Amino acid sequence: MSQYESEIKRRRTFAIISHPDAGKTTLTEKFLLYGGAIAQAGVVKGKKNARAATSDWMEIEKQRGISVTSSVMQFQYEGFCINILDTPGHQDFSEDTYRTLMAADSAVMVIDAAKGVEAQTRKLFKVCRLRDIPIFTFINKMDREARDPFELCQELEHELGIDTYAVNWPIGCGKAFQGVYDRERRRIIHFTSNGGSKAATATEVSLDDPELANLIGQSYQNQLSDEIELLDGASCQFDMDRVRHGQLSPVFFGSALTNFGVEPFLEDFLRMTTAPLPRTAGDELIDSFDDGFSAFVFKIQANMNKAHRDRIAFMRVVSGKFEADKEVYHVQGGKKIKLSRPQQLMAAEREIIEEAYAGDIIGVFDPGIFSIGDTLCTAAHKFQFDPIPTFAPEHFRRVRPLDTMKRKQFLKGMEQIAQEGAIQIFKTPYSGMEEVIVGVVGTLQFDVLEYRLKNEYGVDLYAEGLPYEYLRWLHHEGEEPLRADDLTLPGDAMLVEDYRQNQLLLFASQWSINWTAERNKSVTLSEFGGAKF
Ligand SMILES: Nc1nc2c(ncn2[C@@H]2O[C@H](COP(=O)(O)OP(=O)(O)OP(=O)(O)O)[C@@H](O)[C@H]2O)c(=O)[nH]1
Ligand SMILES: [Mg+2]
Repeated sequence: MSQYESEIKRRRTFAIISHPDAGKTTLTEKFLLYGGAIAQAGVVKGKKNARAATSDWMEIEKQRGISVTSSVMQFQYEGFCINILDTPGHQDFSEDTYRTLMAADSAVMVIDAAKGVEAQTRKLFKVCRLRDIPIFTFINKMDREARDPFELCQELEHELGIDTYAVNWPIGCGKAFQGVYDRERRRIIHFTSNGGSKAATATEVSLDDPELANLIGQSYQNQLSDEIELLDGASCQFDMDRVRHGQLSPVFFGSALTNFGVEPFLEDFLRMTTAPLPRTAGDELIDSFDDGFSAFVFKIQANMNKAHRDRIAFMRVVSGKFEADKEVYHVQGGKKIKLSRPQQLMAAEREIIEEAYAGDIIGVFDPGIFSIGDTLCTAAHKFQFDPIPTFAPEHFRRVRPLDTMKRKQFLKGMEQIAQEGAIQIFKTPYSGMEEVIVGVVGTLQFDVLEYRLKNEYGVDLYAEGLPYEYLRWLHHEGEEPLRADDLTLPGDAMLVEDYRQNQLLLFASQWSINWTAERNKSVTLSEFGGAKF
């Protein structure tokens, strides 16, 4: 195997998804700890002076103890080069989560052991299913009172319609959670805590070791042997092929807080998950081992680092090898460019790199030329990856700066945050940009906008709610943009345009959409900006 091939083969690129608060960021932090990328694990929302979790780097994330944007981290573990994407769980940020899933080859679904399958778990699961990517389940928070593990597995199967296979099994729960039983190797991994910020001490014994009863207690030993019998009799066979196609989810138990079960999960997961998967570009399938470099942009983020105040485009390398000094072709821009200051990321920290391989997520300095979904490839072989869809916002506000002197900063901030895809912005035709209409999928996005405008651009916002709930992209045959007079509109609809001069309509009700469609046969109204899922 060439060095090029072995570099790609050792890459693993995955996203962590779940309902809010199940423990994604905490688990990510512990992976970094076991990978040696950090010496001491931080906490999501800590006491003053406590070290914060690496991936919740944004000020608002640290304050609220929730993730509001996805975060990219690369680390090494036992020969694997791992690109991990920690996503926000809150549904208001689900568009960011969906985009991030496009860059992943598998998903780790974290489940709170006391709560089981929750609303957002179902939604995200559906998105994974659309791409048939492998889904691994980590049942977290076993250090607290948990539901019966059999019941949890059954719930996953019934609610999500996926088969499960328990790779390991918990011994006790709550304060009595002491470790996991590894079914394949028939060994018990028993943990003692060194505090959550340090790796736990693991002791391994085989199932028939006479010392076992002393180690875990007689009653737990009895319970375990009953449960093993039940498991071996009842559960379906392990089938790697079905795992790879997202039909069977391997299930693991543990506690991201105490680190119990984190390393066994990481080891098995890395062994079972795939090397970088291909992506489609129209009729073509672009394979990771193809010679030519290609990548797509799935995320843009401004002001990650206060000292730099720049904008980073995150791209997933789909095929080949990226070399810092070589030119690449930017399809949407229609020209050859050199990617400037390519970097590998550790949340907000960066390190300039000289090369990257298929599977890697890299960040490049963006002077304002990239949009989400853009393709980069070689000039010799041009193609375009399938677009990443834009969601129709459901909440709208009219905003302007409180201080009219801050207009310039206001516009810059609004445009940059909109280009990140964190909000969508519109204006009424033939008007200036004194006022901007902001659309979001969930209202927490407004909070983030307000916070970031103040924090990053020094602008206080004046906002006024608007009664619209629906947005439709407007398409028509003519060359000239439509004027409101060209359309027959109900009283509760408004014609707007986005910053790329696409025309759209805002509606207060589904009824008005139908009414408009009926009376304006020369135009079509569509629900998604890009391709549909
Ligand atoms: N007891 C216990 N608490 C945990 C565990 N894992 C995480 N937590 C706590 O659960 C809360 C949420 O953890 P996060 O890691 O922020 O969860 P998240 O899934 O990243 O949350 P969002 O990104 O906001 O959706 C924090 O207070 C954590 O300390 C665990 O294994 N046991
Ligand atoms: Mg989080």
